[in-house]
Amino acid sequence: MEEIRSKVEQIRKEFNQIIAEVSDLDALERLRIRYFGRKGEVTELFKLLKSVPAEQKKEAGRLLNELKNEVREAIAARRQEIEASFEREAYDITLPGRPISTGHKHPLTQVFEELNEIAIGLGFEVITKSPEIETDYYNFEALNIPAHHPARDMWSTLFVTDDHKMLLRTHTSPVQIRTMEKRQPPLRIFVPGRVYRLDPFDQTHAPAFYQAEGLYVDRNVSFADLKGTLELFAKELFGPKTKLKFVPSFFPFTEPSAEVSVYYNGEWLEILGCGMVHPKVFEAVGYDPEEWSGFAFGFGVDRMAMIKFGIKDIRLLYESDIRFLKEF
Ligand code: FA5
Repeated sequence: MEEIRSKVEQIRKEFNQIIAEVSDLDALERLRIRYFGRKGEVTELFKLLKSVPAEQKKEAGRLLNELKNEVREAIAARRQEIEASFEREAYDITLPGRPISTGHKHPLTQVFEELNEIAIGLGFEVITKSPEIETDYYNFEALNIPAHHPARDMWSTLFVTDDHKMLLRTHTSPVQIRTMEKRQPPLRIFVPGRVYRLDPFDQTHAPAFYQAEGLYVDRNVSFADLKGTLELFAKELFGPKTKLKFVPSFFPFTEPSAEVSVYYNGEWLEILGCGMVHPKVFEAVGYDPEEWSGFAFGFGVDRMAMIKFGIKDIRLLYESDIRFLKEF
């Protein structure tokens, strides 16, 4: 009997301390099980009743029932309190919603989208997939740049195999070859893509940057067609007053060749290389150079984004600084 009395007191004390700290319904349910579960503390206490002498059973039963009712009522009361607090915190559906941030297109993405639109408008087919790891053949050889030719020094190449047969493409021009091998002329393609060079990361150079290749093959294509096409691209992208400078240049896969610059930030910034497709390139893909002619160009898309948005340092395009990106 004394054992029951002291256990009842002990449980009551402990319970009163614990219930004061319970603040959510899950914890409250765990507490209920702790006391009233199959092996619960109150449940177990009732099992002791068997061993209490007959004349004390009534008193012991009263003590236990008192404890049971007390604990049960305290749990029920606490449950009501917790549930009432939910109602107080419930959503106020009359409040205006919080705006959902929808993210932002990177300036390079914006320029790519615009370039693709212009290209499509001019009848070019946009090819969005092309390999970034290339073979020596497509990046150089088929573009009239044989092994040991000094023209290879124009590109600071990143080879990925020791035998120098595989490399990270230095330009998008390999896609010219890949496409012409598979198709017959006439064709008009526009190929945006990422390219890699062992260039320093400075104000106007990145070691990984973006180009967009254009190739137009048909009968009687002239340099005037090339010039007109590039001027149209530039005016659409930068505005109708844009001035371009064509400077004679050299690429082994075009003849004649030119580089084009746009006046920007107090100087001429080179944005692309271009020219008339070299007969050797047509021969490499099995087109008859007597019958077919064409032009090709390779845009420096980062430089175009710099001009379009007035970005003075190419590195900003790759820093992923959200404060910078949000300006465009
Ligand atoms: C080429 O890559 C030739 N494939 C372009 C071409 C295509 C010529 C078709 C003829 C026919 P170039 O190395 O000049 O050429 O690069 C083209 C453009 O990419 C440059 O005008 C410049 O705008 C940009 N560019 C070159 N290197 C970098 C760099 N490290 N970072 C950012 N832009 C660059």
